[in-house]
Amino acid sequence: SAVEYGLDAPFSVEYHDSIPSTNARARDLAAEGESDTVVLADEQTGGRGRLDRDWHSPSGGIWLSVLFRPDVPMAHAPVFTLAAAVAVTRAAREAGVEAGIKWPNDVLVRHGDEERKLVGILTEMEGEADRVSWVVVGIGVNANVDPADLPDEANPTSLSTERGEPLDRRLFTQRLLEEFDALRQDTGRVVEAWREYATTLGKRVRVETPGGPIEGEAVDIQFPGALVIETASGTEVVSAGDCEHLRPV
Ligand code: BT5
Repeated sequence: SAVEYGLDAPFSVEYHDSIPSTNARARDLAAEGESDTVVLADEQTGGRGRLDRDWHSPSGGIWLSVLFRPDVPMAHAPVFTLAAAVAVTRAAREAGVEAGIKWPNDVLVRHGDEERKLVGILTEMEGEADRVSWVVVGIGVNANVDPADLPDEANPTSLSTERGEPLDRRLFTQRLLEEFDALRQDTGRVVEAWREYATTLGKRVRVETPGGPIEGEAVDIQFPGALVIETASGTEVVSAGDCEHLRPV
């Protein structure tokens, strides 16, 4: 319930027991001129992932969107996806869950050779090339949910499953928003923090892009969020927005 929250956050918080999508609501608030607002829901009935994929959002999760108006060019906005991944990874580790980041927008937990998806992040924005008008960073955390209620093909997990006990969602959300607030104001630190938690670097990967697949060793990421891949024919730099799918090879 809303009472569980009562966050002391650096944002004003709008809570819903159930809503179609917190990102959609945050976009509406952006159109009304709002900023520094978090939309938070216990359940989403029309949650969205990247490329218009479904995001399953049963009751018990932390489904939230942060709306803000950073003074950055459009091309820098992907850094906020990385900032969210770092913030949520830190909050998960403090909650006893050894999460890592798979480029560009997944937070995972490793079990042997397997990686299970704990969090998805969807960043949307509008504005002019030289300055964004607003950014909405949507963060979906499988908190106190049963992975059996989530799509199997995604190999999902949840914080309560990893911990073996439920999580205090208020504390977790508080930590997540504090970290995100600090990083969004200091984006120069984001890439370095991201590298610390990355599961993708040093591995051979295949990335599907609109221009075709790119295969090679993932060697680094660059501000504001592109992956550098050493391929047989040279170095390729893939922007986060061009990644349709990444898998190890
Ligand atoms: C993402 O997309 O991972 C971004 C998800 C963003 C969700 C947040 S929740 C708050 C805000 N409001 C919204 O409406 N959205 C944001 P993508 O990389 O495209 O991954 C989507 C894929 O993950 C789906 O096709 C499923 O296979 C899988 N999936 C769906 N729900 C899942 C879940 N709860 N946990 C793990 N995997 C899931």
